[in-house]
Amino acid sequence: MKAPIRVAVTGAAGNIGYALLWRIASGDCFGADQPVILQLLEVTPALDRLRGTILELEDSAFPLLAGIVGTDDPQVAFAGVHAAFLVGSRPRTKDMDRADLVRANGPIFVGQGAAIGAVADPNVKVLVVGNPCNTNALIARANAKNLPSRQFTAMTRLDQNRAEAQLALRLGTTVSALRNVFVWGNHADTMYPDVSQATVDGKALGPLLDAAWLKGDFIQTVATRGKAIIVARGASSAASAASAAVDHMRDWVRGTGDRIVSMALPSEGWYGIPEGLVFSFPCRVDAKGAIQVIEGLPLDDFGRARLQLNVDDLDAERKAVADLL
Ligand code: NAX
Repeated sequence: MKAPIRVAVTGAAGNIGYALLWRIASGDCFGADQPVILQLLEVTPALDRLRGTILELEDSAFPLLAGIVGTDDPQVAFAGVHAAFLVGSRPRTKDMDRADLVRANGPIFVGQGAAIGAVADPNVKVLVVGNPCNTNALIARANAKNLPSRQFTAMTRLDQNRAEAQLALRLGTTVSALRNVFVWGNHADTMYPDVSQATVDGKALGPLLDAAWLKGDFIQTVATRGKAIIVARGASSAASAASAAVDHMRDWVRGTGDRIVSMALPSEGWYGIPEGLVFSFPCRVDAKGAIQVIEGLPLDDFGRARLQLNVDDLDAERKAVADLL
């Protein structure tokens, strides 16, 4: 058996946490031979709820679960961690617009970024799920400048998974037949699901589908899926978000081979995206866990315009949190 790795999850007593912790503890994320120590962070008023979650984790008797820490102190939660899922943040309420949400949640990621920079393993892999996740990742990264920027990512995998599901339904197949669907930009309704590299059973997917549907209903359905779930369920997506977080981290830790996946990370100028903006790109991950953005893929005028919408929003968010960077 391998030595245990330490994994931090923030917002661990919340809805996504309740689905995510079980997937991590069962081995779905880091592998069936990789024990984990869970280091769970919550705000002080939620510590009782967190204790309940921990009792249930204990009762699940996972063979790979080598220890559990529950705390309201980021210095304890991030100590020595190899992977960190930053899920905890306050959800958007009816009276808030996106700018309010950035201002409300941004400060959380100042303290957490600094704690990660100070006490986490130097090779820690950070995945930000809490919204607005791209800009929260930007803030966390800015407060941990001792670590390489490619160790900070935000989650657009749920958008990718939603896109794959819609494509599979349209084609009358299953997602297992699909490869290389990915998403550009921000985790927001401006994101752009790109099928230019996608295949179904090894054949190019684009020509099999109506271009008007791809540019219209397809993008619209993926972009508004979060709202559709809130309307239908009375609560925001939780299990599917946890599943996407597992997909993202599993691919980062174990590699993608030649598959293309979506990961949002601080731009190094790829595709003309301003440096530092946390933007979702087509990526591969090598066997050592290094992320490579795939450069030189074609973008038509429609795609370029979609990317610019995302740049405009992320730029505005970056300006709104300039004092936190
Ligand atoms: P919940 O409100 O159920 O849980 C959030 C938890 O975070 C709560 O238990 C709260 O006490 C805790 N928390 C708040 N501030 C904290 C802090 N400073 N440190 C530690 N914990 C803190 O929300 P949930 O449904 O779990 O969603 C969590 C976040 O994920 C939200 O911001 C949500 O918008 C975001 N999402 C992101 C998605 C993505 O694709 N990137 C999709 C799903 C989800 O909407």
